[in-house]
Amino acid sequence: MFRKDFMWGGATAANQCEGAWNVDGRGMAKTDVTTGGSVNSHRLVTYVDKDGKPGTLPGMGNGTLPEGAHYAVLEDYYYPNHDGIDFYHHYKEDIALMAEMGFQIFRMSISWSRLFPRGDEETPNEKGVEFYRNVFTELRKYNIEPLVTLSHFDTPLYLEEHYGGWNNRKLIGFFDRFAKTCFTEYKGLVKYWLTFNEINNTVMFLELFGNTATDEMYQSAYQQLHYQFVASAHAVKTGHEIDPENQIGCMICGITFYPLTSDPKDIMLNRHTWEKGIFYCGDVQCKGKYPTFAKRLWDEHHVRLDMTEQDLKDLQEGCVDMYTFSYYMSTVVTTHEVTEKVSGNFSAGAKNPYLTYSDWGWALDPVGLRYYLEMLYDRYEKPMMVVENGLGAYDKVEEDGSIHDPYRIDYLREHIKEMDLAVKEGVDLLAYTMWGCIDLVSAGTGEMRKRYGFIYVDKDDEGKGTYARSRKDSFYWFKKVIASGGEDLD
Ligand code: BGP
Repeated sequence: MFRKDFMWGGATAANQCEGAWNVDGRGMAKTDVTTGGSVNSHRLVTYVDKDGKPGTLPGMGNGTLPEGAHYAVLEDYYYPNHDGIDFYHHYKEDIALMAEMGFQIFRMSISWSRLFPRGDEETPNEKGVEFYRNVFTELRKYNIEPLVTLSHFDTPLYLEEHYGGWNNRKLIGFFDRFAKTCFTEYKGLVKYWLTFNEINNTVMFLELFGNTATDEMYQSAYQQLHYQFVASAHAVKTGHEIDPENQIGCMICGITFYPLTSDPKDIMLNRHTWEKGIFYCGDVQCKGKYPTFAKRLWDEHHVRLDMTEQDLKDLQEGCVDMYTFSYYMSTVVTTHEVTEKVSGNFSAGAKNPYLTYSDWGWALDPVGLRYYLEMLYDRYEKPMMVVENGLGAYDKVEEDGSIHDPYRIDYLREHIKEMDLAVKEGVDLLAYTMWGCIDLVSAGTGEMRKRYGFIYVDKDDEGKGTYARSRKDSFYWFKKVIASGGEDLD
């Protein structure tokens, strides 16, 4: 039985849906120089070298630009995030559709470079400030609570190029200013905030490189994380000072890890995978200090962090109010040779014989969600929110315009059932925001055809389409779920 004031809704991110990438003074983010990709081919980041020659880097964010090169939009490539689904110009229509479904909460993010086009300015771009004020006001009109992510994969490109991004301590100060601007400008309109989206990806993604990730890459990843932890702690403190009503959460990419065998070595590896992938970030953000095992993780890769006494004090004073996370899949780890591997975007490890997989290779595992909720509630005893969960799938538009997506309904039903069991177990769950409630550009592959939405958007992988919105079968189903407070899942 969900709480009476439980909030049902959906989630998006600015870079994947807003579009209007160069409108009203917005500056660029890395996502604006990132091309489309697919399940089998990486997205690319494009640049021009010092002699004016075009070049590309793999889009996983770990490549370094050659000396003297700068990021650039190139003519021969397609950049799906430039137009997204044009939420910038469709937000009223989109929010009306969400209200029709009965949404009580809507997760979105603020594009940092729309407020601070370079990132290091003293004062914000007024047009940007106004856009989000309009969106929040529109949401409030329908009594939809905004849940706002401050940073969702879109650090201003200027900060990446001129300061080295989050490798530079100065970013903390720039983020402080951005966060303070948001809390001040939107006081009274927004009370639920998340600091950094899937903050743990920075280290977890390195695992996808297997043994090829170097100590240097780990050094950089842990250092970036440290600066982000401090920036997040500052945001929590400032947010509370500006409005004590504010509830601020971390945002962890939640994956449930299982050992493949009962070999104690696998059990130990599994524990260590949880520590590195999930607990490391959660512990700092929820408990305000680094866990005991952090030293082992740093030593493994000879990591030496720039970390001051003041940083440690700030971490302690900036613990988040709630544990908020995304959940899509579970993963299997083993020290043994893997005969059957998972292949897909951002999925790795051994295949779990007890599960089925999505077309993008993600393990479908509703029980894993309950496991995760119970485990993490026990660890932190903080209210929780599932702020992303959903199924990326191919949808077919019928002759009459209808879209039958029983696979999506099944996926969501099973996950909601498991959430319910976790709640019965005592987990204090505040909200559920289904990822990509309206179709948007995939973060991993840049595709439109990897669709998550209750609402269909007529746009394809070449950017063609009318951008018209329509309701899928799951739209009507979710409306019923919300109206019944999560009881009617048929
Ligand atoms: C999470 C991100 C989202 C979102 C989602 C689905 O990692 O926070 O931005 O995109 O995953 O992933 P994808 O878009 O690759 O299907």
